[in-house]
Amino acid sequence: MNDAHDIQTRQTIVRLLSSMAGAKEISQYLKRFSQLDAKKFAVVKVGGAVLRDDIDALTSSLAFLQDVGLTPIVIHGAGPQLDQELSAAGIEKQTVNGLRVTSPEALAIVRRVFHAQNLRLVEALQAFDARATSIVSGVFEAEYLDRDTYGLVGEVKRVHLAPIEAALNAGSIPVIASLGETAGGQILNVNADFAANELVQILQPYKIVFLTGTGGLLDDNGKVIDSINLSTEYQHLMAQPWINGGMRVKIEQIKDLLDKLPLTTSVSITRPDELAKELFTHKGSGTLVRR
Ligand code: X2W
Repeated sequence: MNDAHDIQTRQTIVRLLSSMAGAKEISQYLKRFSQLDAKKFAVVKVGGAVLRDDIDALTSSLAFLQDVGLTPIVIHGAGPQLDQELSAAGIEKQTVNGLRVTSPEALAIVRRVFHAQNLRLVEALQAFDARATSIVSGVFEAEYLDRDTYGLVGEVKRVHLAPIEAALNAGSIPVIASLGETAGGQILNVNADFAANELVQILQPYKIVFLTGTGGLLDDNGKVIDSINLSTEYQHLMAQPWINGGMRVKIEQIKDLLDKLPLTTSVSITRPDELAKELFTHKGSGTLVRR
């Protein structure tokens, strides 16, 4: 770690301490997280919009975790970047049930964009003196979801942890793109939330965090909802007219995920600059979803 980075780290910690509940609370969480097996700490899903709009806050939050000895597992999407690059190539956007119909021509662009976004995040982390490992293949073994409807879109069938474990063993943050491949080696486009869900089911980490541009689920006034208890609020919530399509899908996915995990598991949705607050304070940040 160089001097400038040292100072920056100290400044981050001081900022954090002063803005949060206090050192005692932070050290409690730090101790708890440090005692976990590296694989069990946290899976952080990063939406493409965060990579586009908030990469500085994202990299400093992730680098901070590494500075305090914790290694999150990062999985990212690239939705807005794909929209842009495909449109620039004259390929019209078509989605079914929120999933992008992917032609062979589109897949070439999907691969290129995923690789570019992955490398961009890894390089941004390295520029922050963090250790990060690019993983764009070898994790998600997939099959065609429904080739007639979606084209080259995958459904994850198996998760291979070896590339992730190798990075963690080296103390390096695994940065994983949500591309899948069939047993025969065909690359497929996989929705990043779906891929994150599969990863979480296998790893069952202590913390599951979705980083989004909105910083949580929003109520009818556009205000972040603090917490949702799905066992009592799911029906009521889904019946609300102000719940938009994207949020509906997200809540359904989180419910589906939590249903498959131990009862004590929760999912947090927050902003990248509030990641430390979410992890190290009782109050947390963004929206906490429980079952
Ligand atoms: C997604 C993959 C990217 C993604 C897509 O093509 O947009 C499918 O829809 P975000 O930014 O996390 O939404 N794949 C099949 O999920 O990115």
